[in-house]
Amino acid sequence: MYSRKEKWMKLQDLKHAGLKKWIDEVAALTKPEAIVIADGSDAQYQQLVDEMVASGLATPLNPEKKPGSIAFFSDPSDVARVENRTYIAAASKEAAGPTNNWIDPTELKKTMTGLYDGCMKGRTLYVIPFSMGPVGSNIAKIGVELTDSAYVVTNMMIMTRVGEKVLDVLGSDGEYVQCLHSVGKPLADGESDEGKWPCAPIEQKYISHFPESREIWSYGSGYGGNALLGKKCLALRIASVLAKDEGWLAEHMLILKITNPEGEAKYVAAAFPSACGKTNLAMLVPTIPGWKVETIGDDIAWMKFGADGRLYAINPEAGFFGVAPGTSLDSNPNAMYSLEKNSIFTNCALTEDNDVWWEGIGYDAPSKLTDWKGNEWVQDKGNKEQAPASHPNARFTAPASQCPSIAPEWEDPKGVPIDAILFGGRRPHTVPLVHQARDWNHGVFLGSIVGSEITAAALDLKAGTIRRDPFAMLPFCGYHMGEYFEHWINLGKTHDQSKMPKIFYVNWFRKTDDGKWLWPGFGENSRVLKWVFEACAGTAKTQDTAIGIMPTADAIDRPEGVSEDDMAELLCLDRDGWLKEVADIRENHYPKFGDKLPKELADMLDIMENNLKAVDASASCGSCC
Ligand code: SAT
Ligand code: MN
Repeated sequence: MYSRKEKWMKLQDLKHAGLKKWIDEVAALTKPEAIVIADGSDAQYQQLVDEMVASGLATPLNPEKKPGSIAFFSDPSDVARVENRTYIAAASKEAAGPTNNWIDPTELKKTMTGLYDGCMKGRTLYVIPFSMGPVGSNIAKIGVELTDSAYVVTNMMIMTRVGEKVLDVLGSDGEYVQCLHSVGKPLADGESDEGKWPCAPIEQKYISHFPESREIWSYGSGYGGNALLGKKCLALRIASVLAKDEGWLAEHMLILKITNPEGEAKYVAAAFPSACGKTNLAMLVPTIPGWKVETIGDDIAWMKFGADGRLYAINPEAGFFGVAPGTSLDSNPNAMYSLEKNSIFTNCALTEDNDVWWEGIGYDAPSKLTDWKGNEWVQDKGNKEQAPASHPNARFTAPASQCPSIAPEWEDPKGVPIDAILFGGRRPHTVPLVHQARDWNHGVFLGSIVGSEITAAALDLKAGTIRRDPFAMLPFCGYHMGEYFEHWINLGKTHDQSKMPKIFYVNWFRKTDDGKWLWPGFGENSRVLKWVFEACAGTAKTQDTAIGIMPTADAIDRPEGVSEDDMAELLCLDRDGWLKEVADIRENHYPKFGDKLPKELADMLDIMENNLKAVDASASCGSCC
C-alpha cells in the first residue's frame, strides 16, 4: 500500500513501537495513498518543494532576489488562527475555564473521527518527528505531527528541529505529544489538489486540544498556528498544562539578550498581546551607543528552574513565523535580513519578476503586482479604500539561524538565565512608559491585567475599552486561567525570590490628547531596556509610587524629539486614570475567573486602590494627565 517515495526512511525502520502503532491507526482511519517520514534532510525539503511547485501549489521565487524561497497563496477563507473553532477539550468544562471553548472530549473525538475517516485518500500522510527546543535539551519536548500537507512539513522543517536526530532521542519508548492534522477536504475519486489550497468550511474546522492525554487534533485549516502544531498548540496550549503539572513555565514571550558597554549581559523575556511589536523588540537595533541587543526567540519561551534556583529559558522554536506587512529595513532590519533566502512566504503579493512585496515593506510597489488572491494589482495611492496587495496576516517563515542579531547561545540546551520579565500592551493613556513590580506577586498582578485599548470600535467593543489579555496568554492557555494565575503565584512561594526575574510593565504606546505618539518606539525602546538592565543590576534611579517602582524623571535618557515635558507625561502617576483602571479590573476583568482568582491578586488590587487613594490628588501628576 505505501510503496511510493520509498527512497525515504520507511515505517518499518521506526524503532518506537507505540509511534508505529499510532501511525498505523491513523493511516487505517484516514486512508492515505502513501506514508512519508520527514527525515529533516535538505534533499527531502527540496523534493517536497519541487512537488509543490510541479502541482502549482508553490511559486518558486526569483533565485537572485530570494534564493531558495517559495511563495504560497492560501484559500481566502483560511488566513489566520480561528479562535472560535479552537477547543480545550478537557475532561470537564470547569477544567478548561471560562476563557476557552469547550466540547466534551468523547463527543469531540467522535465528531472528528467521522471527519478524519478517509480524509487523506489520494494524498500522502507525512510523519514529522520534531523537537521543540534544542534536540536533547532537558527543557525540550518531542512531538510527532501526522499531516497531509506538504506545506506544513516544509514550514515545520524551518520552525522546529525535524527528523532522524529527534527519533534517536525518542528511542524505542520515549514520550512524545501526538499531533494529528488534516487540511480536511477529502478528494473525490479522480480529483487531485492541482495547486489548490485545500481546507474545510469554517463549521468543519476544529483545532482541538485534549490536555489530559496531551493530544492535538486539528482538522480543516492549513494555515499557521492552526496547522503548524508545534507552535501555539503544543508549545503553548499543551505545554502550559505540562508546565503547571511539572512546575515550570510555557509562555507567549520573546527572549532577548542585552549587553551594556562594559560587556555585562542580562536576559529579558517579554509578553505582549498580538500587534504590539514582539518580533521588532526581539530584534531591536539599539539607538544608545555601546549597547547591544541580541535575539534568542521572538514568540515563545519555556522556562525551568536550574539547580542554582534561577529561571532558565529556551526558545522552543527554530524559526520565525512573522507578520510580513509593516516589516521593513526601517522597522526591523534584522527580520528583513533573516528572510532574504531559504524562506517561505504566505499570502504576500508577487512582483512581475517573482519577488515578494507587502504593504509597509519600505518602498513603493513596482508597476504591476499579483495580489495574494491571484489578481493583477496596480498601486493606487490616491485610493485609500484600495484592498491591500498582501493579506494583513501574510507571513514569512524564516530560519532563526539567518537572523543577524541571533545570540550565539540561542541554542544552548540549558537555556539562558532570565533577569527580567516584561509585560505590556497598547495603552494610549494611564500606564507609564515603564514601571517595576515591588515583588513577585505584584508582578503576577501586572501580568494578569495586561491588555490593549481598542482604538477603532471593533467586535462590538466600544472604542476606549481595554481588551484584557492576561500574560498575552488568553488564546493560548490550555487550562483554567485562574489556575494559571495561581501557578505563577505558587512559583513565588516555592522558590527563592531573590533569584527570580524582576517583573516590569512597559508601554511604548502613549499618546497625547491630540493623538500623537509620545514615545518613538522601535530602536529607542533600548533606552527603556537600559533602565530595566540597571534596575536588575541595582543601579537604576528609582522611586516608590502607589503603582510600583518607577524611574525618576531623569532616569531614562531622552531620545531626540522627546521633550522634558513629554518625558514627565510618560512617567507621571495618573492617579485618577489608575483608579478607573482599578474599577475596570474589579468590575469587568477579575470576576470572570470566579473563585479561582487567587486571593493574592484580589489583595493586590485592594492595596493598589488604597495606595492611590492615599496619593494627594492635586500633587499626583500636575497638569500632564
Ligand atoms: O498563526 S500563528 O498562531 O502561528 C501566529 C499568530 O496568530 O499569533
Ligand atoms: Mn505569538
